[in-house]
Amino acid sequence: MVNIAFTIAGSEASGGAGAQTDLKTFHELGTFGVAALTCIVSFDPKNDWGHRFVPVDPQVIRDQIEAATAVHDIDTVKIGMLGTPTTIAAVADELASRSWRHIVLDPVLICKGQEPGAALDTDNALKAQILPLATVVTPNVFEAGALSGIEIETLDDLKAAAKAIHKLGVPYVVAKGGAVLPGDDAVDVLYDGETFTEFRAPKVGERYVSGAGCTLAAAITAELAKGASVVDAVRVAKEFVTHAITNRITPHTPFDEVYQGGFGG
Ligand code: PXL
Repeated sequence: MVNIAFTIAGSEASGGAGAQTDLKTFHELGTFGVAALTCIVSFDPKNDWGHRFVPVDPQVIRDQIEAATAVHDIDTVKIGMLGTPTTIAAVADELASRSWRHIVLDPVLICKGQEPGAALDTDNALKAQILPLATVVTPNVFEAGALSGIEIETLDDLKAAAKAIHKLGVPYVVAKGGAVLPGDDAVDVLYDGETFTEFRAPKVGERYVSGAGCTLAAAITAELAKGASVVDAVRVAKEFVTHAITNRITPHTPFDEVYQGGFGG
C-alpha cells in the first residue's frame, strides 16, 4: 500500500519551490503526492525575478480539497503558501471541517511582490486561523521571529522562539536556523513542549537556495504519512533537504534551486 501525502500550496512555475517541490519530495520519499493549488507565482525575468502573484478563487481551492479528499483517504497534509486573508479563511474552514492526524504548516509569511499592508493582514490571519490547527509548524528564523515577537540572533534565541510558538498551541515546533545563524553548521531544533532535539548538517555553498523550506516541510509530511514519529520524520527530512541542497541546480536566477532526485542512491 502506498501512503498518500497531500499539499495545499502555491504553484511556482520554475519548479524550485511550492507545490512542484512538494510533489517531487513526496514522490522521492515513496508516497503518492496529491496537491491543491492556492495561488500561482511566476517570477518576472524583466523585473529582477520579482514574484508575480495571482490567488486562486477560494471556491476553486475548496473544490480541489473536496476532490482530493473524496478520491483518497488522506490524514496528513502540508500547508504551504496561502497568500491572502481570503485564501486563509477558505483553507482554515476546509481544514476544520475534516479530521487529520497531522497538519504540517510551513508558515510562508512574505511573498515578495505583495504590498506590505496586505502581507501584514495575511500574517495575522495565518497566525489566528491556521496556526491553531497545525500539529507541526516549520518557521525559519524570520518567521519564528515574527510569530513569537522574539528577535533571533543565536541558537538560544531560536529555542526561546520555539517555546513561545509552542505556547500558541502547536504541539511540535521545528524552528530552522538554517544557514542564517552564525557557525559552520545549519542547525534546526524540534521542540515538543518538553525536549529540544537539535538537527545539524554542515552549511553548503554560498548562494541562497530556493525551495529548501518547502522541501523540509514536505519531507516531514511524507514521513508522517508513512507513519513515522515526528522526531524521526524531522531527522529524515533534515537528511533529505541537505541532499537536495547539495545537489542543487544553478539556473538563470541569482539563486539556486533544490533538486530532490537520487536520495535513495
Ligand atoms: O519558498 C517559499 C515559496 C513557497 N511557495 C511558493 C513560492 C515560494 C517562493 O518563491 O513561490 C508558491
